[in-house]
Amino acid sequence: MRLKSSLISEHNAKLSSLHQKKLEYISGQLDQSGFNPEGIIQKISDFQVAIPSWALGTGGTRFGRFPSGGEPRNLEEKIEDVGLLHALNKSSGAISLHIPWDIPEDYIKISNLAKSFGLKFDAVNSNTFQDQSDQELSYKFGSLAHTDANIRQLAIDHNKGVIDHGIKLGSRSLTVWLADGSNFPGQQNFRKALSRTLDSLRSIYDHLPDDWQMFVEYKPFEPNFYSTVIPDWGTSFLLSSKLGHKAYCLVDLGHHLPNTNIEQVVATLMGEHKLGGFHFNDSKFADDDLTVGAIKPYQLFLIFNELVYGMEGANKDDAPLAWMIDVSHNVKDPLEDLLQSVEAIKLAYAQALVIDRDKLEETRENNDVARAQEILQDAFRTDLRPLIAEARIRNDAAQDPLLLFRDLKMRDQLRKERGSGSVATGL
Ligand code: PSV
Ligand code: MN
Repeated sequence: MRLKSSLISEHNAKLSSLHQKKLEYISGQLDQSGFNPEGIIQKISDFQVAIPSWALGTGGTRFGRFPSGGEPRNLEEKIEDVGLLHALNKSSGAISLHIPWDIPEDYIKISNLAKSFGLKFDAVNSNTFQDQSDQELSYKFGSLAHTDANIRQLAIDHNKGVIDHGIKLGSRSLTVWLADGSNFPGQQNFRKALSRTLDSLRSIYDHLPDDWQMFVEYKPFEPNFYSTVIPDWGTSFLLSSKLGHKAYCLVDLGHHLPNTNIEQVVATLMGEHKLGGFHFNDSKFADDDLTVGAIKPYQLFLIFNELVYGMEGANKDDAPLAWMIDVSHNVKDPLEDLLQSVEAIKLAYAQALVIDRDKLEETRENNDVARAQEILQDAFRTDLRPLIAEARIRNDAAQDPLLLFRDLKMRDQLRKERGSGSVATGL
């Protein structure tokens, strides 16, 4: 399904007059406070967040899954869904594939299809947390950290294969997330498991093309609950540092224990020039995979505060960060949820762009705690949605993507095309 541009223009025309009023108001307010609204619109307009192929279907828990139909049945339809998102918001210009779920039959055809929607291929992801039906050896007790060298080799070869798929599609990075760990005290020798992981990662790293990056993702629990081999940013940093300049840490917001100060983690990793990218989501407990910004929008803003401080300062010349959403949708339409997530990320980014940084630094130097809080919250409470809408309008995207998705009854159309029982691969 492709969205006709005339439908977008009609939608935008209908909403234009109220939008103009709101835009004029906020632009004037920003001008007067010394910010450049045009510059912010441009930055938001350039900002792209990748969509993972596994988030296009209904998510579930171990208790059940309640798909509502019209989900993509194959890689082509997953690309089509991301194409639809991108047409609606012009900020979702990349798809992140997960192997073996998304192995293309015809690479040229798949590349051309993606191109026709204006999409690029973001990081490719390996899967050594599940056994495939034709797999003789099992990942039950681990993959890159396994005690058995043959199983480690299987996982290494899989990751190398993932890189090869990515090369054929023009991808530039591999994300490694390991489920390896232990469920019970005594089950695993921590030191041996970590050193085997490093050796395995080194073999994979050696297979990376020069212009590729490897992202090492950490997670403190699940599916193993007593220990994981890469539980935290420190371990990810240790491994990436030992691997070399192509390896970076990947921060998945849900992969922290409750109340972790993630913005401080981001600051430290940026300070070391070892932050590679993000998996955005929100959570009440840990890896809940909820819509970005649904629970803790202020935390998201504080993270962007650190990001902007780095990106516009000491990290200016670093490789661009990889932005991706990693959410699961148990009760919402996956496409609607993704539209909301992208919006929340752009809003947090924009809010971080209107922090009075000189004043903030001054208050910090003078230990003016109350004023520092005021400066941050002033930016957080500024309604910048008209600037984000304006960026979309200028890119021929929809002023209100979610409203248009609903007005056009897109999910019904997808259900008609794909059937009400279609279920996508994913988590
Ligand atoms: C694991 O919880 C995870 O968040 C990892 O980020 C993977 O990238 C993703 O899910 C899918 O495998
Ligand atoms: Mn993730």
